[in-house]
Amino acid sequence: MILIGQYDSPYTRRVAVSLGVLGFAFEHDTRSVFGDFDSMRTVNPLGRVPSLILPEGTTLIDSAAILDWLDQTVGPDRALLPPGGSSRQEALQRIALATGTIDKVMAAAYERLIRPEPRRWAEWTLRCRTQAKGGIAALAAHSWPANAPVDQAVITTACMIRYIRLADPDLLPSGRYPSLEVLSQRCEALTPFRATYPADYVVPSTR
Ligand SMILES: N[C@@H](CCC(=O)N[C@@H](CS)C(=O)NCC(=O)O)C(=O)O
Repeated sequence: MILIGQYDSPYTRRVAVSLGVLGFAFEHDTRSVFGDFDSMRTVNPLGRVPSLILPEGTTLIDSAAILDWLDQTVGPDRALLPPGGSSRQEALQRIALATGTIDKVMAAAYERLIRPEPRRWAEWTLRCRTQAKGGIAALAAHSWPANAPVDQAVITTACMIRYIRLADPDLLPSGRYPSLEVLSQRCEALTPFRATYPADYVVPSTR
């Protein structure tokens, strides 16, 4: 299997971590969505990451579809999403908050990093960051027990936290959301998360 996308993408990262947690071996293709746009479009017509090329050659796009394939492949006993009922609904709601927050942080970051300065729209950026703050606060209001299994809600939320710390750290001031800090610290110390860092990277104790 080949996972395409760099790990500064929280969507690629949640797939890489999930592959690791479930014990799948895979190769990593580090093409860039912006630097290798034409080449990327030959893999995914949308020119986005992540994509996963399966052993028999099928290409899956979109992290949710890829994660669904992983869960289907390992079966309900090992799947990272509960198979049904209120626990599935609860997990999907947490994931919706985390991915919705990622989308808003990313939209604000693209506005800042990609759009030429004279064309930037401050009100739009403010709106996106306000929406992101709402998502973060709502996730922080959930309970994240330290002994809870590392399921998809935990993985995606941890990837969201790490992405925000890279893309817009002011949205997560140190000390404001202790439960999310504990969740992040716990996850980032685990091998499947560490595997997405450069070999010489030292995970800070608090960030
Ligand atoms: N819904 C998609 C979102 C993927 C996404 O936003 N990917 C970003 C990188 S994290 C990307 O490819 N951005 C470039 C673009 O959209 O042009 C998924 O879950 O895979």
